[in-house]
Amino acid sequence: MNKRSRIVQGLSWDRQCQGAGFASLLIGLISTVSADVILPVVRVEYQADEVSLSWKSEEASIYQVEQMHDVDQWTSVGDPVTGDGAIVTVPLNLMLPEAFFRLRVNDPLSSSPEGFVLIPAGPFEMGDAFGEGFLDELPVHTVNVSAFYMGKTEVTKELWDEVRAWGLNNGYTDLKTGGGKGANHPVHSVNWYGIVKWCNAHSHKDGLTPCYTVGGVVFKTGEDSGVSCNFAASGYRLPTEAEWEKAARGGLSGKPFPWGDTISHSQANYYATGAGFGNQSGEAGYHPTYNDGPQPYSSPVGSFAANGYGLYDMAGNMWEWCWDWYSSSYYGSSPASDPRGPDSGTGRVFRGGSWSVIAGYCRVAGRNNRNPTLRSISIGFRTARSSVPQ
Ligand SMILES: [Ca+2]
Repeated sequence: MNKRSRIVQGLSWDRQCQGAGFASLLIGLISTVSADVILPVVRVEYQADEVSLSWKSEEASIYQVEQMHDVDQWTSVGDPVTGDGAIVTVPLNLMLPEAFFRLRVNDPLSSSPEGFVLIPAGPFEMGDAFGEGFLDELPVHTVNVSAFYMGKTEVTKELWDEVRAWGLNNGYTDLKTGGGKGANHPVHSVNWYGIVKWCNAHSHKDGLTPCYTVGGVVFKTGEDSGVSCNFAASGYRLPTEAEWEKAARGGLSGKPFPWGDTISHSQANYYATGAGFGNQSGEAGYHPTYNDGPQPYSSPVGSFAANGYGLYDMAGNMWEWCWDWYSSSYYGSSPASDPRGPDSGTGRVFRGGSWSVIAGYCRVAGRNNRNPTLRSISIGFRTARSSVPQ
């Protein structure tokens, strides 16, 4: 974990203010421990017997109010609060006439778990804005996605092996060996069920709360289509289809690829054809750097430039499994905020194209699906994590 906290602290107040019978604003007297962070606006307000603390939050930052009555004896006041960029007000249920408080802030960028980046909350236009894809990419619709963490790269064979070995020693079963051209290449040939069990094992291993359950029990064994995902849990999970597409777009809008309008072998590992879908590669066929030896012709993760969010291989290399059941008509009726797919189906979604398919399948809007039992040399995955207080 690469977590950094900063602390706003040092205010005390005099209960006599309340006795004066007016709403009092005490502004200032705030200092930060670190001089290189921007100080949020913080104020304390008295309203009769109510004492509250207000500040201008930063999007997706997580705040915890703490108080101190004795030197260096800090205790939490209330639950953590996730900022959304607006003013946050928290009641202070302080029993002593005088106290110190401080505001602990987890910075949204520097507190991202290692290997992940924060995808900020907000809307994006989901679907094919160019009318060049399949009908299931329509209609283009606005989707709000809550802030979440997205893995920078596809999961490597090395990480798969490490977590799989731990899982097999800790009650997890049916975790396939999988394939991979090298330790730093994406894992493949592991099916959807094995992947979500692996995510649970990874969460367990790292002391996080597993996301996937069947009948309320942590999913560790077998293949059960009734598996459910707790999106409020802290553990590793697959991104939803909407999360995946927002992340793939990298903060751009109205572009077919994670970086812009066209695609070439200098930008991604895919099968180039002569024309169509913005293909700019002058050399047709598989990526010339990686088409040696037996298939798959994968590339080490992160071999090409990242998109605007700092994510690699969102187009090409391996297809990436997502959480959602697939429905071709889902976009016509999906919820406007955090859509998570239909309740049931026959195929799970995977996204982004691969080393073996043409540019059209590598578009950020492109959708694909197969039975979750499928194992393929062109499908891997990356993990996400919900942005929840730890
Ligand atoms: Ca990929």
